Amino acid sequence: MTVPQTLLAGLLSRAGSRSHVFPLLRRGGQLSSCSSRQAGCASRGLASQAAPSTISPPIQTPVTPAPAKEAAAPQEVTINGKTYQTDSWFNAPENVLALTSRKLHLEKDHPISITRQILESKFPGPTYKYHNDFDPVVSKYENFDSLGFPADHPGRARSDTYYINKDTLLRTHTSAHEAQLFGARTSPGYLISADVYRRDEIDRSHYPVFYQMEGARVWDRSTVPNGDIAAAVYADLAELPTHDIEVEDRHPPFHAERNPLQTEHHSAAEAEAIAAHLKRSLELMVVDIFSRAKAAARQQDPDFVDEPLRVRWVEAYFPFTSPSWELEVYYAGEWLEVLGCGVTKQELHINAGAPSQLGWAFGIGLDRIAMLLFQVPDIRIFWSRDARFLDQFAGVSDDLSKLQRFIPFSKHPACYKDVSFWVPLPSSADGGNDMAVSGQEFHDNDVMEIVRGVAGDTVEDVKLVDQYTRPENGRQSRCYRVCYRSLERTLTNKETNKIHLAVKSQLTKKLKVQIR
Ligand code: FA5
Ligand code: MG
Repeated sequence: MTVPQTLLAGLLSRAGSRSHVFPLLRRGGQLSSCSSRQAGCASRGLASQAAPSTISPPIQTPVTPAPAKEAAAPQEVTINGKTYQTDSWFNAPENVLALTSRKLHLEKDHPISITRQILESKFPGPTYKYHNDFDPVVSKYENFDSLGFPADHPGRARSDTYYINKDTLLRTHTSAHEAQLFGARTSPGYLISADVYRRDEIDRSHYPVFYQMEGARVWDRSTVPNGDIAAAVYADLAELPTHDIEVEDRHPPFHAERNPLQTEHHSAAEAEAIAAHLKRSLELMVVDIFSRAKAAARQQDPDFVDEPLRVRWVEAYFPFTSPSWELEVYYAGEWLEVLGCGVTKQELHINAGAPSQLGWAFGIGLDRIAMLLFQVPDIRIFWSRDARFLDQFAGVSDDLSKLQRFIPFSKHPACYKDVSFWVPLPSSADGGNDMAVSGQEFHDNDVMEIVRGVAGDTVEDVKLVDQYTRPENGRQSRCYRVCYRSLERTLTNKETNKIHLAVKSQLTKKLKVQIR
């Protein structure tokens, strides 16, 4: 399949850039750079806003930088019609809150929604029930505690997660709804599609909001024939279609140290049966997606070379599944992680009031799949309201055979600007970084957020290009290179300078850095 190498490099960059720093965390429930700090307020005065839906979403390329004058942190915010009190944990900026009402996964003919539809078709009702309208505001308990995230897990830090107040946040993954659905027992299987939020780096495959689909399937000891879970699972497996793709799966079904069986709760036969059902279900989903991608490529690209799909299972770690795996697909010369999954931790079912249930769960990134399926080179494009983008997919929701790859309508020139500054010493008088608790480490994500807050969707990429520490006083200098590029038009140097100046001013104001 022909995929621009640059797109793939972007998709893979996250794992590459982080794994060597926190190899274990890369296999965790949430990828994370690991610096636990507190953040103050990164908002630009939501107090006067009734609800994010009343804030005009910053989707079109903003021409004017953020106002220099900042309002104080709002006392309360209204998200999708519900009002929440904020406190000193609040760190969700207006531009991010505004996106809570977009719901691209429900917008007919939108690539994210089309991707959801295709994946849903592989998990039919009535076994699977679809939940596509869960509110993005969840409790810290739902997002982390209910799933067994340790108290010091870096995903909990304000550098990584958007908090509304100390107990309430914008979900960082769809797994936040697992306990609730396991407890509700409304169907043996379910799918949840929803927007998720993470404070993160800026590049063409990362956006503070993206979409995930969660899936789960359970069996109940009290209702399967003879209480024999393994037999019931294998019977269901026999009903699933097969595929002819050779899947690499070199690891044993579980491993005492690396990927343990939940020995207190599951027999080896039960876990093996559940894993077999999980793997076949997910392989069918991935095979279907990539077959559709190939069909579209074949139709549109006369030079298309059909190569056999290569898929492999690798061991993984999530706090709420064991054993756990990730599914990787070989795409344009690289292994690409597409989903995480595993046998659900029995404590989850017990705590949800359904101790006789056991089963599997997975989580997949819809944007990542949609980028590959539609050959979309930049994740920002999904948020565009430009008809030149949206019209390309008209009618596909009703007829998936019309699916075609995205045809870029323009490539506007990039404008690179550097910003270098001295990081304030944690204990110094010029400390008091608004976004981090003083005494804690400076965090890249705070820089990312400020740039995104000012430049909106005109920022394509931000990279740390240089850093050094002065031996005589321990002061650290950092230089970031910001790539400004509008997806919709050519930016003039004058307006880019204006935006960049505003970025510098916000960095000085909020992070107390000293521009060099
Ligand atoms: C999770 O979020 C787990 N909740 C998944 C899970 C669910 C595991 C149920 C076990 C059981 P992770 O952070 O790896 O894990 O994200 C899951 C998937 O979301 C990834 O495989 C990837 O496809 C997608 N994803 C993660 N981060 C991003 C990102 N920044 N941009 C786009 N897609 C992403
Ligand atoms: Mg992952």
